[in-house]
Amino acid sequence: MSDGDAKRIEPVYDRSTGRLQLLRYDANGDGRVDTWSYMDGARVVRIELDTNHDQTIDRWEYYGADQRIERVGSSRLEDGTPDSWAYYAADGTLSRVELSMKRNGNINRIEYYASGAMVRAEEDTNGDARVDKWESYDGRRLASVAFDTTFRGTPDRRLVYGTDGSARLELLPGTTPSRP
Ligand SMILES: [Ca+2]
Ligand SMILES: [Ca+2]
Ligand SMILES: [Ca+2]
Repeated sequence: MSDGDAKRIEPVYDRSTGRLQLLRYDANGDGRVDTWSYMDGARVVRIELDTNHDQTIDRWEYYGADQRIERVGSSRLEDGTPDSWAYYAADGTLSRVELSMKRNGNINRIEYYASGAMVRAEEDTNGDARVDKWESYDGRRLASVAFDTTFRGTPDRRLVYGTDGSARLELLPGTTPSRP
C-alpha cells in the first residue's frame, strides 16, 4: 500500500473499547469514500462498495469467521436497495442466488447453481411464502417448469421443453383434469 492509499483510508474505532469498527476508503481517489469495511478488530465482517462511484452503494459483501466471502448482495436497480444475494461455496463457486423480486427484503425466488450454471430455481409467485413454481435447467436451456396453480403446496402442471423448442404440458398426479 502506498502513502497515497494510506491517506485515503480513514479508520473508525469504538470509543469505549478502542477496537477497530470501520475503515472508510476512497478507492479511486476522487475525494469521496466508496468502500466501507465494517470490522470487528482485525476481522472483516462486511464491506459495502460503491463500485461505479455514483454515491450509491451497489455491492454488499459478507464475510464468514474464516474471512471467506460468503454472500454478496446487489441491487438490480442500482438504487442503494439490495434485492439479490449470491452465496458462495467454500471453493469460491456460486452455489445459489436469493432474490427479493418485490424488493422488500422477502426472498421469493431462489436459484441454485452448479459449476457456474443455474440448474434449478424455485419461486413463490403469489407471495404466500410457499414455492409454487419450479424451473429446471439442462445446461443453459430451460428444460421444464412445474406450477402449483391451486397453491396447494405441490406442482399440478408441468411444461416440458424439448431441445427442438417444442413444449408439452403434463398434468401431474392429484390434478383434476379440467377446471373452469
Ligand atoms: Ca471515491
Ligand atoms: Ca454505485
Ligand atoms: Ca406461493
